[in-house]
Amino acid sequence: MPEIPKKQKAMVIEKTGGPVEFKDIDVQQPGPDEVLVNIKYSGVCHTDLHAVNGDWPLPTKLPLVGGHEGAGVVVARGELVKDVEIGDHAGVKWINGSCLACDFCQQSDEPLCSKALLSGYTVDGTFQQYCIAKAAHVARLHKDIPLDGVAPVLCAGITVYKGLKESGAKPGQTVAIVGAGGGLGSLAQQYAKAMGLRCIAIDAGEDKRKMCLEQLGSYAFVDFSTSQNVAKDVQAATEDGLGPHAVILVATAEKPFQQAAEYVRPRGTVVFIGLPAGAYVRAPVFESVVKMITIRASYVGNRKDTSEALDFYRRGLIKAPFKTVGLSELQSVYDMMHKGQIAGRYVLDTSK
Ligand code: 8ID
Ligand code: ZN
Ligand code: ZN
Repeated sequence: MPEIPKKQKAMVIEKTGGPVEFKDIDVQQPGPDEVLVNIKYSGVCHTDLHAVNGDWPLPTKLPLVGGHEGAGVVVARGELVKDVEIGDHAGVKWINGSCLACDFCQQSDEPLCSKALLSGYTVDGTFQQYCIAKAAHVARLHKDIPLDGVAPVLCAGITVYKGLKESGAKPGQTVAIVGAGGGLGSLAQQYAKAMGLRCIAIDAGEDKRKMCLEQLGSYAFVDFSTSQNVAKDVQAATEDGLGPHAVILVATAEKPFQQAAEYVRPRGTVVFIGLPAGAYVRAPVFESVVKMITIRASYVGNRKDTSEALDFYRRGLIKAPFKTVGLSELQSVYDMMHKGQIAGRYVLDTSK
């Protein structure tokens, strides 16, 4: 049995708005249906920054340990847990647990469970060395999967994979990824490519343009900060000028949500995934009707989406850039994220 310390390092906020502080806190014991995961690496999702800022109409627990892209090793389990072994590699994702009995859980829509526990939001998350999750919901990771690279898949990857499926886009069709240079957006291009889709990336700046076109497989890039007319430029980037079959919105600003209905192709689908603070969408009724467009939303993924998204990663189909820094440097990651300066994802090494 691995030795489990009584105290550990964690990044904690005491109140909404922060600051986030590097602290020694107690290691918790898993309950009967839970496991304790020694987190080695955790991705930093923009959701974690929304949680610090109190952007959403859903309060967080306080004090709060954020984080929900945690990859590590199971070090303890409750007495009811039979199918996860000590030493297994596991991922702690946004859905930390759900009731498994309600209408939604029964039809494997666990994210819609009204009793769902949210890692790094309503329960402590992965910005600590030892994190608890319900055994039924931890992601099973094969031991040949690198724990640093897989961390961003545990939220960003699952979410964009699910969103692409929800879009109904078929192999050979075109999807626009809005917010392509960020964490979700960079993985979205890789999943889209692996699913046989063609991508138009939308974001800002030279670094992100280069990353999207040279590393992530998009065939076109529209820079929203310099474009005179984003809708026109996105449509012009499609072969017949009629626009992309689907639009995957993973930006953290409201404006691009307003624009998508304008440039999506007739019969096309707009998928909301990003969660900008206080955002609303007005879509033109006339154009929406005469183009027969679909506007829908997508929220993380269920356990099956999780294992499928992980399988793409394991097969080497998903290579999205990430940078690794120590757990204690979370605030500087938030500062860069706030300014939109991160191309790809940051992953925290919990040993530093
Ligand atoms: O289940 C869900 N629906 C889910 C799951 C995980 C995350 C939703 N999210 C939400 C997060 O809470 C956040 O609101 O998705 C959003 C994106 O998360 P992220 O990818 O972790 O954020 P990021 O790395 O900061 O990337 C955001 C990108 O949006 C770009 C920025 O430049 C950045 O690269 N962007 C902005 I701000 N305005 C844009 C615009 N007008 C834009 N890109 C294109 N057009
Ligand atoms: Zn997330
Ligand atoms: Zn439920």
